[in-house]
Amino acid sequence: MKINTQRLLENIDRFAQIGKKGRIGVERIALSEEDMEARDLLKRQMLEAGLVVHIDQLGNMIGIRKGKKDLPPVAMGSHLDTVYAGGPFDGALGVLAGLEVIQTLNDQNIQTEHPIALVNFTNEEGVRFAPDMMGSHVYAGLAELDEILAAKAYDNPEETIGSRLKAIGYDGDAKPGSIPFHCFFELHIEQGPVLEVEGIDIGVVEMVQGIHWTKYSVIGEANHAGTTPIAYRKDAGYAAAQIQAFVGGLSREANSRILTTVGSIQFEPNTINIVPAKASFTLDLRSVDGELLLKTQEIIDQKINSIVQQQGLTLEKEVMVRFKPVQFEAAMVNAVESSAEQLGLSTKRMPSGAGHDAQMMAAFCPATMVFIPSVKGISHNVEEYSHDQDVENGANVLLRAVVKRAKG
Ligand code: HGY
Ligand code: MN
Ligand code: MN
Repeated sequence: MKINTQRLLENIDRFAQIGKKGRIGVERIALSEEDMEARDLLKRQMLEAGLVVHIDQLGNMIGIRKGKKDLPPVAMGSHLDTVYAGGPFDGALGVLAGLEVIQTLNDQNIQTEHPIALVNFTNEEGVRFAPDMMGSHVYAGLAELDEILAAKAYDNPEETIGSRLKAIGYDGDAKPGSIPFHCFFELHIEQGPVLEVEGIDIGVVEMVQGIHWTKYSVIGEANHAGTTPIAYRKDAGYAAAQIQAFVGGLSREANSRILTTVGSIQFEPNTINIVPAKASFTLDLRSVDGELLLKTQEIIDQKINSIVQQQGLTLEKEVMVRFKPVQFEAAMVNAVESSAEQLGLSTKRMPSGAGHDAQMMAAFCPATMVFIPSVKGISHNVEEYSHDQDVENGANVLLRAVVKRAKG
């Protein structure tokens, strides 16, 4: 049994038109009008495929295909939201390949013992509202719904998750997590170079690295760039530069096992001839080693405090995300590996560098992921691309693994 590749590729392209950015990019920020349009299209397609559609209070979409028995569904899915200037595969591949699996089962009139669930999680990317993996985080019971509904947009404190869910009509009734899952599979692009460089068809994901997101604001004093001697300055910009150099140096040490990224920085008043009064920046810190992640966070915070004190500045710190590394259950990992091997595909066991909904779902039920190669390892970029053959391979592995677990 194989998926209908043409139908899947056409559907990926159809969704890529929603929030299209330039030649092949996609920008569908969580809970935006574009996200609403994609959700509406998915809901129509779920209903056309005969699924019973549930929308929960956080806007997670769960479509259920009946099984022979009233058992917890075997679930698969990912997210339809993207980063700014993102690509057409990150998230959408997992949701649309899941839909294709269901359409294939319908075509072949196959009934599985377990029901099968298709899931679109809210706000996986976290680029406008923290935390990322938000929908799966709450679904797995790892955060309080009310707290998350009150989360404010970074760029507009007037907008909250709750207000945006209402605005796009996805403030559903179901309680997040009220539908139990037998297990959860997520098909995703690797978003890195390993599979392509090594010529491997399928990544068998064993674990996901831990993620810390923190926002820091260093506060100094605006002053004249021409008349203020260096010794009299409280230069928030210079302190931020020293901090960036320090954290960047940590991940560039030989054999470093941590990744540091200062992805955003804003100066105030951000003017050519004024010593910056304030520098606000985010730090994304990751490692496969949970202990090292905590230790490195401590070292960085100590260094930031000493830089700030030395220059007579002050500091504001906002902890946005603290996700531990997650190991996937061996039986699930083996199911992916054997499914790929039965299809004659080459495999490689590997960690995931990116955070994913499956990372959260592992706290709720046995979970794992299937990776396909990313061309040039590029993602979170309009040039994100995966070859048709790899999309087909990934979807066929997902089909086989899901049917195996659902006892089709
Ligand atoms: O940040 C991540 O790793 C994911 O893309 N949200
Ligand atoms: Mn993703
Ligand atoms: Mn992403």
